[in-house]
Amino acid sequence: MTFALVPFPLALTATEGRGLRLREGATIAGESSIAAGLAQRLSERTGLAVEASPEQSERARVDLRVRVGGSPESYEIVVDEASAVITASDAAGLFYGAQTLVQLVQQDAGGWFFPTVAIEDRPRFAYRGVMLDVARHFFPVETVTAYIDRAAALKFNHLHLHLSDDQGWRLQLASRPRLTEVSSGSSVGGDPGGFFTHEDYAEIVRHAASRHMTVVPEFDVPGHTHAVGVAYPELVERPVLSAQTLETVQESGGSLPEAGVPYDGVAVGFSSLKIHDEATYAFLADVFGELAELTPGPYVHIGGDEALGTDPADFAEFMTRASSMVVSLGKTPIAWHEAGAAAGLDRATIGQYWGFTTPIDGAGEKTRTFVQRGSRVILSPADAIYLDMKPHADSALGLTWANGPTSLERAYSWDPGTTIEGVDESDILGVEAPLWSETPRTLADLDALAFPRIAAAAEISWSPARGVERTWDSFRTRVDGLGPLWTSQGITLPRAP
Ligand code: TNX
Repeated sequence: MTFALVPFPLALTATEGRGLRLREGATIAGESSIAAGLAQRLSERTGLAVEASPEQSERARVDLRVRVGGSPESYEIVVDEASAVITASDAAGLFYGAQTLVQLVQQDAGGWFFPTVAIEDRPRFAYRGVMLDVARHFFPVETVTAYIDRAAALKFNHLHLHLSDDQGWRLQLASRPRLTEVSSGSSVGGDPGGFFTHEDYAEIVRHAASRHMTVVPEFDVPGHTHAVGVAYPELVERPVLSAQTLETVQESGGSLPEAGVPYDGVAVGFSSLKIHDEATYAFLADVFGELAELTPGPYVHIGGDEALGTDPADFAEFMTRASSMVVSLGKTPIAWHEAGAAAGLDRATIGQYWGFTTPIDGAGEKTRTFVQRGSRVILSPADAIYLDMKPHADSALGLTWANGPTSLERAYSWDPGTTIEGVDESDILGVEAPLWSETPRTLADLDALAFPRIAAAAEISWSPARGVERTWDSFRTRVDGLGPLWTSQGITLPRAP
């Protein structure tokens, strides 16, 4: 018996028996929104009419129960010939049990059935994230919510939204209306831009919450702010054309960034907010203040990456002020690992590592400072978990700078617990898989880059580091087994190389 489960659970015992047959008109009893979601997913997958029912009935064969006690997000599944029961300590656990049940359903000559199993499961890391860059290319609400559904089905519980970059500003703000009036129409390659209204953003937050995901919004500062300067020229320095910026412009064939002109290339590191001008901090107070009000979750991401055109001492001063501002707004700041170099960074700030699986250029040391300050880190090693890297050399989509292309095997073959010296299991809040959007422009493009590598990120975030099924061979077989389920969910799987 094969179990195409990803992420693989903590413990699974296949027991004797013929399994539970799923028949036309089967009902699911228990917590209503989860029962409804599960019924829908099972119907999509099997073509059978499966319904949620408010109470136990003769035909209620799948039962969802909440128990007292148990760790957050944990659940158990017991399937025998009479029923499938999911028991969990909280609604999130029930939701994750339901995702597992959807992966368990299979077909033989007698029709659809759940195999007889006992499963016990809970996550390795509390923070399991995906990131979507809506700045390089803009994605409308329905694309973001579709991506949420894909990620939640793999037990991710945070959606990081990269809401601003050199190419465009994507969230409408009452305090600074020119950001979207003037700076949202552009994107990479001259494609159309776009932005979210407050209502759009609220809809994303609501949809995420209904899938037990927390939205983590990012305004990237002090670099990646060319679009701010198009709307408010007085806040941003003239573009600094470093060797790295010029090299990218040369390779990608785009035009050079020009002050006040929307930027549609893919170079990074040329823009900076003015560090020694109080108007900059009034701007930060407005934009982060409004963002904090719109955001129910505990985190606000302040960026801090690739500020190549900003003097290091100025960068440190700026990140110190930006992080303490976010703390005073009642949120926990998250910053890319470069911010670790700022001695005065607020101690609560969580660091996000985007170096390689073998750290180089001091990135490991900068990341360690977050732990030394008493906080924790999120790991996103670019050469393993950047879903925007080409999956193979002939892929039309994707970048290669992070030792790319990144194969599924490489995406699976790293361990957060041993990536950075001095950053141990308990120092790691979690793992996040970013998807930058220099090349993808549609949901199908996002799918083609994310799948199946997002499944590797899911297993690394959720499953224990070791176990009989925690091998590349087992993982590869299970991923193959999930193909038909993913297709039934409308996911565009990439063609094999
Ligand atoms: C690096 S990773 C960036 C982004 C790019 C990405 C492309 C990070 C914090 N910054 O600005 O979009 O590479 O892979």
